[in-house]
Amino acid sequence: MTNAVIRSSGLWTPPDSVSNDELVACYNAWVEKWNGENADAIAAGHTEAKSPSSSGFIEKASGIKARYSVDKAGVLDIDRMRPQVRRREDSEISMMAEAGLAAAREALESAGRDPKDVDGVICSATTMQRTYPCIAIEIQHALGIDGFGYDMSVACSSGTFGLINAVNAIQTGQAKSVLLVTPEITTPQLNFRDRDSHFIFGDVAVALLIERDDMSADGWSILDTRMKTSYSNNIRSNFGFLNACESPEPAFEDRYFTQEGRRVFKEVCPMVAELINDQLAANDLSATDMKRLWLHQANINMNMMIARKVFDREFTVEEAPVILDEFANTAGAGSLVAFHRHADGFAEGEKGLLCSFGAGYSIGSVILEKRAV
Ligand code: CO8
Repeated sequence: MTNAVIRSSGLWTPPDSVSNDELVACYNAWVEKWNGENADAIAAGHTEAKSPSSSGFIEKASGIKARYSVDKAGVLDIDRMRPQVRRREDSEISMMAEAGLAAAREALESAGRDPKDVDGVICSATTMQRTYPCIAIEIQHALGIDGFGYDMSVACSSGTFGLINAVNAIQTGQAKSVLLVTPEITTPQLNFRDRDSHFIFGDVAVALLIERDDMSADGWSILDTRMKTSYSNNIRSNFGFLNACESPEPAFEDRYFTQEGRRVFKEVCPMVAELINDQLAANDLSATDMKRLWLHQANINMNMMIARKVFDREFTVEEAPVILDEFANTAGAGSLVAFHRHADGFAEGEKGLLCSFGAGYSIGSVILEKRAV
């Protein structure tokens, strides 16, 4: 069977980063204003006063120090508290395609490849900014690729499931080279007036070039792939095409991301550790064969718990790198961004594991082996 390799990766970030302190200052100014406006109702016991947020809590509970956003000014405007994005003409490139294209171009350049070498584009992300035409086809068009493109979505596992789809396309002979693009424009999906979640997400786009293994000697061999899903409402967004027609009409906030963070933490960690350990055993490998785990980036404490269960010992940050401090949670892009930023220091034959987990629930896990250096 033809095997697939990850040949290269690319990254795009918006120019603006928002620190915890900036975010918390805005949130707390809004809380003060809201509590003042609702002082009578609060005093009469009709509603509860809102509590302030804190940078210390955010960093300790999640590992997040900052996040990129497509519009910092809108996020930090207490009368708006959501990004403002210019509505583009249909003739202009869309925001998601533009972000994905920048990451895809970096991946191509890093491999020394031309778009004509590529057969297909998979755009896999938590949410698409429109239903059709596919964002992937727009990126394919912008690059001038003669082939196919399609969109797919598995929330936090969009990146790994997209990678596995690209591997399948190569193994079945459908394509010899596929660009996986995961543009996660998350901040417009976040309720910046919700204390429990206003700090969680950031915007990014990441791309991988996946090729047939006989096209070059370098990159990363894909030794094994696993996908697992199990239905849960603990992470949810009701945003969708029925919103405008629903009766009774849903509250505006119903379209935002919501979660039961504690329950997610408790339920997902053991599922992930068990899947990774089973996958390693099924491949006659153990954690000692893994030089690095590129884990989904939702919460530093979650990653530490999973890495400890997998390694069965204390481990170093080089063995399970964290990008939450700079990027926050970037949904389906997180594990791929961790890979992009921390793929250095591998000798030929050394192995690592890429694993996403989250909404769905969903888990995608891929064992990689470094080829020629
Ligand atoms: N500031 C200060 N205090 C706060 C704040 C805040 N901002 N928020 C909550 N608190 C308080 C609470 O009120 C509570 O106080 P008390 O003890 O007095 O009741 C206390 O802090 C503890 O609250 P929690 O129990 O909620 O805090 P946790 O320690 O559980 O931390 C986390 C909250 C960080 C959310 C944590 O539960 C977590 O990260 N869980 C895992 C979540 C996870 O992995 N989710 C998957 C993410 S989904 C995903 O990755 C992709 C989905 C698609 C996304 C689409 C784009 C938007």
